[in-house]
Amino acid sequence: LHTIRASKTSFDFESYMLEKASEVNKALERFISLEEPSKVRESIRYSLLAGGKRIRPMLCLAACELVGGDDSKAMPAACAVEMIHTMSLMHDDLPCIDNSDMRRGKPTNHKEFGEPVALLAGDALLALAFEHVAGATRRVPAERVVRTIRELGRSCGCQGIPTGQIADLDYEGMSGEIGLQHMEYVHMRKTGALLEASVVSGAILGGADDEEIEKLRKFSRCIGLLFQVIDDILDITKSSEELGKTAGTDLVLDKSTYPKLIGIENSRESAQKLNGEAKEELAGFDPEKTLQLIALTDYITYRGN
Ligand code: GRG
Repeated sequence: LHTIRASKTSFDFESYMLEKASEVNKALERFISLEEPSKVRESIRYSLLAGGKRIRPMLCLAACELVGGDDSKAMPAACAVEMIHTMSLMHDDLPCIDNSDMRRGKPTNHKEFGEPVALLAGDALLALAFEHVAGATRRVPAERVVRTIRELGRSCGCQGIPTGQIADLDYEGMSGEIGLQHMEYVHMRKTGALLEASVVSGAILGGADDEEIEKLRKFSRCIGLLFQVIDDILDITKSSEELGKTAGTDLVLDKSTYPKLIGIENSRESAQKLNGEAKEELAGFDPEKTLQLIALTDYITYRGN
C-alpha cells in the first residue's frame, strides 16, 4: 500500500483500500467462522485469512459502485473471487504443481496440514465460493445472480484458470512471436480469467447494462495482462535485488516471462500501454465514479509486490 504512486486525482486511495480490505476480511471471517470446527475449516481459514492484497474483491466492489450499485450487493461475489483465488494458490503450491514452501509470508497449506487436507480443503473452498454467491447475495434479481455464477464458473472451468495453468506447465522454451502468443494465452486464463470475472460480476450485480458489461470486460482484459507483465517485472527486480544485482534481462528463468521474451524496458512500455488502454475503456462512465477503478489500475501498475 505504501508503494502506490501519487494518483492524479484527489481521491484518497490508501484509505479506500484499507477500508475495503478490512470489510472483505470481516466478511470472509464471518463466513468461514470456526463455529463448527473441523480440519477442513481450519485449513481454509489458514490460507484465506493469511493476508493477500485483496485486489480481486476490490475490483468487484469498485465495478459494482461504478454502475450505481452499493457494496452489499457485490460483497458475497467479492468474497467468492477471493475464495477461488486462494484455492488456486493452495493447489498451485502443492508438490505436484509448484512445490512451494511459503505463501503470503507463511508455510504453505500442505506444509501445515499435509497434502491430502490442502487438496481437499481447496476443493471445498471452490464449492463454498459458489454456495456463498448463491446463498448470500441480497437485493439483486435472481437472473443477475445466475449470470454472476456463470461468469465465476467460466473463470475456473475449461476456458479459465486450470487451462492457463496447464498451458504454463507445458511451456517448452518457445521464443519470439510464438512465445508471446503462448504467454498471452496462458495469462489471459491463468491470471486474467479471474480478474475478468471479478470486474464483470461486480458490474452485473450492480445493475450494469450489456454495453457497460462489455466495456468493463475489455477493461478487465487489459488489467489481466497488465497484472502479469508487472508480476514478471517484479520477479526480475526482486531476484536482482536478492542477488545484489541491478535489474537486467540476463537472468536465467525456467518459465516464459515478458522480460525474458521482450526485455525489461519493452515490458515496462507494454505495461504503460495496457494501463492507458484499460483507462480508455472507462471513458464513457461518470468520471467521478471511475476514480476507484482508475486508482486500482494504477495500483496494479505501480505496486511493489
Ligand atoms: C481454479 C479450478 C481451479 C484450479 C486451480 C493450480 C491452479 C488451478 C492454478 C494456478 C493459478 C495461479 C497460481 C495463478 C497465479 C495468480 C497470481 C497472479 C497470484 C498472485 O496474486 P496476488 O499478487 O496475490 O493478488 P495475493 O497474495 O496478494 O492475493
